[in-house]
Amino acid sequence: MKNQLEAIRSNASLALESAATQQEIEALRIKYLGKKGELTSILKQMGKLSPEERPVMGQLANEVRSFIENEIAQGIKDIKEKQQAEKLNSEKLDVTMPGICKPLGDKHPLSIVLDEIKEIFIGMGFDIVDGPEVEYDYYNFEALNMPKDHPARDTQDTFYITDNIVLRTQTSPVQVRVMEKQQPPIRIISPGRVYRSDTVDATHSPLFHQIEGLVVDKGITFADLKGTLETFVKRLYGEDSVVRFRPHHFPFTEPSAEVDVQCFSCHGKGCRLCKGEGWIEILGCGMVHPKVLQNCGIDPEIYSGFALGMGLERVVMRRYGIDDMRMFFENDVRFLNQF
Ligand code: 2NM
Repeated sequence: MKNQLEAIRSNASLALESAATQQEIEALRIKYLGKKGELTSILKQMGKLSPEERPVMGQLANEVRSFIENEIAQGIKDIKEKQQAEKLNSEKLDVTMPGICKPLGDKHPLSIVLDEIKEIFIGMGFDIVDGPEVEYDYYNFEALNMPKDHPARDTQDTFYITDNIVLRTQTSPVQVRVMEKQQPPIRIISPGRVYRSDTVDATHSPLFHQIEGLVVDKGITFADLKGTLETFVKRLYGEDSVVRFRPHHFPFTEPSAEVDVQCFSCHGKGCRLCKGEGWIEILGCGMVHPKVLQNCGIDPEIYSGFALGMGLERVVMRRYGIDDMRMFFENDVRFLNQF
């Protein structure tokens, strides 16, 4: 019996050593220690032994049992540790590897230049305001001194939503709304989308962008307008820019002017960029018409103001040498990535 017990111990030890999974170990536990296991069936033969041998064999059998139990516990522990190590290994991360950059969008060229223009006006103490693109006829025309029969309405190629609702043809309605709500001093610019029913070509789009400015206070004169615009043009086009004012007409300003900057390509001699003119028109402006102030609840006997308006697309096209306005709206990344 001693030999049998020794054999069970060494066989079990060998078998457990080569067991690779918890299931295999469990099968060995049943084989050796289970109810019908090898060790159990030997213990059943204890009764046949002499009284002297019985306690000796009993002790040996107990030793073998606890030896196998220990081996099993150890084997399960080893397998668990091995699985843990494999899991950690598969999750291993090299934090020194270079990252994968997600492609980021770029600023649209219209936004690049608009942001620059906003910064210039903010630097001169202006606030930036916006307003509705779907606007009442009243704010877009009537309040701006363009009554129903005014010829300027035809030239503006207005998109009508209903009889008295339009897509705004300029951003001045935003300024009318500000003047209605707020007494002077007012110093604002209103950039935004405007709409005119033009046929699309290289220089026309039914949607484009305008930046309009408005200053209203006591004692504002044409000299303030000239000083502000000269500063603006020099900050946008460089300190050596030359500016000129030409008399013009707008229904909402009186007097009115158009502002030209001397061609930065030929310095006034005339070239392709300025179409031989030597000058490039960049904006319209004037002293706010007393009727407009009055329409907005501002007393023209106490206050005066100046206003200006410019198209963003044309500024950006000249800046980057873009010859077709449609590029701005096609969202071709090969175009957009160049800025
Ligand atoms: C222009 C030219 C001249 C203008 C006028 C106003 C308002 F609301 F104050 F009357 N806002 N913008 C204005 C004046 C716009 O665009 C070429």
